[in-house]
Amino acid sequence: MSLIIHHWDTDGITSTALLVKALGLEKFKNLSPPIGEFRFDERIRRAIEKEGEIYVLDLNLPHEVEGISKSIVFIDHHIQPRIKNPKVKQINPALGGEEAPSASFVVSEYFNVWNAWSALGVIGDIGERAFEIPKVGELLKIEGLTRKDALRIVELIDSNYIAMDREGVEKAVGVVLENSVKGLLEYEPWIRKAESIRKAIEDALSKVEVRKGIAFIDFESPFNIISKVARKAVWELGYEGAVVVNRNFHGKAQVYFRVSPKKAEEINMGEIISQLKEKSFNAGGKREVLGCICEKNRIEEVLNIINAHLR
Ligand SMILES: [Mn+2]
Repeated sequence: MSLIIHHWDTDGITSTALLVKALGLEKFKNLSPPIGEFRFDERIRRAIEKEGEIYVLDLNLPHEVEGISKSIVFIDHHIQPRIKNPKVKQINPALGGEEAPSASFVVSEYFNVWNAWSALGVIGDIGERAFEIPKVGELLKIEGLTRKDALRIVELIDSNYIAMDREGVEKAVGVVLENSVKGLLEYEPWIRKAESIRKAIEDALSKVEVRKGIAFIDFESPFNIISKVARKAVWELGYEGAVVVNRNFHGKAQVYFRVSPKKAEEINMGEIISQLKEKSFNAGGKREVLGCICEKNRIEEVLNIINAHLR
């Protein structure tokens, strides 16, 4: 049986649906890595051993693909090295210096199968900027979808991974294949999931404490919403910065720090990240954001490092 290993987000899921349609696959198995972990686990390795043709979609895992001794078709749009393993057929416009906005567009281009799924993959990956691409608008129009519909469908599909529901992610491919695109708007299990995520985000934001223009937000949730909470606090509610803590995320703690572009001029995020790394924290980020996952009993240590830079 064909095995498709795909990213857990809308782009990964729609790319898989497009591939199944393009190849006319009657039977296939689709798996996603453990959510949030960019690696093949035992479950995926066993399936690779067992199954026939293997496809890897929208997963920037060149090192994993490189090490597999079976024929693989690897379709992606992330910037990555050329695979040396001769058994791998790597289809990625980025190798030739070209950009693709999503893996769904790469699959559609390669097999010449275009529909609203192709557009949804782009919207999932780059949000509203997707509407600047004429092809996205055309594909939605053919299906009679408004921009709002399309954004909502992406929210519904992504509710699976935000809820950390790996099984839901894998089942989503079948749901996409078996329903009309418009019909996805009415798919109850996703509507309920998206609703509880929305509630969790609102709940978190209702517990904001403000000190010197910075929002401090503390909550507990099994949902991976911390970056959304911080984004809302800074981009929508207008705080100069947000220090967000999820005190219990599947047994660990998440700390997230985002500042506004203006505040980024006075905060040295790179320095905070290296101080955290020096203390062996798993931290990363860019100019305006920092994310850290740590043991619950080390939260205060992380906050102290961040706070020292806020004074
Ligand atoms: Mn993608």
